[in-house]
Amino acid sequence: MRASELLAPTLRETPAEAEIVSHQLLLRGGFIRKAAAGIYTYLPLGRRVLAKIEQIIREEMDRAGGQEVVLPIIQPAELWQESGRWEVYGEEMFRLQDRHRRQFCLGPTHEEIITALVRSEVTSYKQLPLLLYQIQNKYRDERRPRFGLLRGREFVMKDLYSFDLDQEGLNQSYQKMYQAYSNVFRRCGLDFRPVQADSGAIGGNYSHEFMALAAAGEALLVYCRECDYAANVEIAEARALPKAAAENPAPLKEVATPGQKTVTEICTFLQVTPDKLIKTLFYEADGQLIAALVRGDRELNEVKLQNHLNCRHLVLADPERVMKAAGAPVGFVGPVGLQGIPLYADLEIPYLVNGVAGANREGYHLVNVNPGRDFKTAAVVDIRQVEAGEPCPRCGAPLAQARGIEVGQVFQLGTKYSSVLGAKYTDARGQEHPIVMGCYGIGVSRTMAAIVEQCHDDQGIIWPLSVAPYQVVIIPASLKDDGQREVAEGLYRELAAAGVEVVYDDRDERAGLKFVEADLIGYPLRVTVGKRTVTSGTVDVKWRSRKEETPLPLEGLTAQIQTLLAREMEKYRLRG
Ligand code: 9G3
Repeated sequence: MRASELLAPTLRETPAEAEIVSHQLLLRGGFIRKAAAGIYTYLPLGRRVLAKIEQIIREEMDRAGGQEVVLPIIQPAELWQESGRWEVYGEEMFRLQDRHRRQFCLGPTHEEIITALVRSEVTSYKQLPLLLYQIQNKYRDERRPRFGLLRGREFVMKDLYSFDLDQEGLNQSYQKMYQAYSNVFRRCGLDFRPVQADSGAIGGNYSHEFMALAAAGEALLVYCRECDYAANVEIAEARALPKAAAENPAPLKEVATPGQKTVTEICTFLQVTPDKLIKTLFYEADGQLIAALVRGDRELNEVKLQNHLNCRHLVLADPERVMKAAGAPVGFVGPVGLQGIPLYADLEIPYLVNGVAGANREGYHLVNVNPGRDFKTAAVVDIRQVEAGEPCPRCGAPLAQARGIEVGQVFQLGTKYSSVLGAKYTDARGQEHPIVMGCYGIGVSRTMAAIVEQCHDDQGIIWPLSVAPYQVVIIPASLKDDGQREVAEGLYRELAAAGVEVVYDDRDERAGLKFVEADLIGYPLRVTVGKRTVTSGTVDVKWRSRKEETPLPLEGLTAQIQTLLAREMEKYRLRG
């Protein structure tokens, strides 16, 4: 490809709206352009990276026995009404009508579509197991699309659906996908962790997320350096239980704490440590008021609470509702004396002796609060956020915490969709059974951004060779020098003819600008043709990912470059 023909409009300045590195560099490098909030155009360089990632995914899905299909983006509302999800997703679902006023949505996911396909085409046990997948745009009307490709409203997803006879079959499909995902992310050069995850609203009972470690990641995970335990903090079990306090329960006492509302204020004012405080948080669970109790030094984990309550909507109660229910403003509410409000206490609460809590009276708190004696709970359950340093639930070593970008997720769906949509098979004895399903997603465009988050420096992107838009860039130091120009042209033709993906920067620009742009775009291998090429017949070769630059003789250069590329690709090969 000649740079003089390539549409790769690089930017010197960082666009204001881009907050994270991958968004900045993909814009500045001329990979993407915003068409609307959360909706992007992929320019030629961006499309080439996307295509490479898709190809790696395709190879690994096919290796695992997947069959690629193309499913419709426009989906009839009837299917979503049949599955009962048409009403579940509100504004996040892009809805539209056809000319006859029939309702459709733009596919945010394809469980309904694929299950309807299978229910009409699969009837016998002989046709199972079946793995069907597609790589296609998805549409979700995010309230706040941000971070470029990380949270878009139109994005590329690979979604595979497995169809099995029974749970055992699903377990096998799940394991195949788990391995296939590890292969994909390894071949893409990503530093990733599979973590135990919350199966959340889509139901099913088991799921993992594949997290690309990155500070810009929205997900928080804990992982163990000693064993392979890793979990999204949303569901990471809190195992550390306090030793029971030594002191004896003292009589309950109300103390004036005027204006002391926050944990810090109350603890300073009463001279107690936050672990003695009972934080009382009011929530509306499907509209019903409940209170959650965690220690003052802990964070409530809303996903754990919602999973325990098994409610569809869980939201903090607004202050007026708290005032009405507890007779005091937030900051002065507590569990003692609350009428008709079920209390859900974290596992650590019962260990508290002589704790502090709001008195349900403005300007007052209670001291010497003893759970069990002074208040009853509806349940004692793990609802707190696990923190770094806590013991690994598996081996006891201290957990590390990291932020991650969720680039893949695998779910065991069971018969959630097949039963309600009637996808079943007849076994050898003529018995009918619902098909057992799993679903498996990879955020393809999100993976592209995650790779940039992990692979960049101050000069720009450092593409892993396996997903780079081009493998080699040839930069002539001076096009005015006939010798240099002829060598550069010749080398470009030879490399291209040999099948190397090469850009020849033939633009009438200063060499300095070409070097800066090549580093920004992140071509893996740079070949500089300069004075020494003409005088001593060598070119300078430099990997974008390393410091040193090496002179190589023109003699046999194409073969030498192909060897260098092949050796670099070894990094992204699968082990074993
Ligand atoms: C919707 C809307 C948004 C959604 C969903 C449905 C997320 C929805 C969960 C999944 C589960 C898996 C197959 C590939 C891997 C993920 N956001 N989910 O079901 F209508 Cl608007 O998509 N689906």
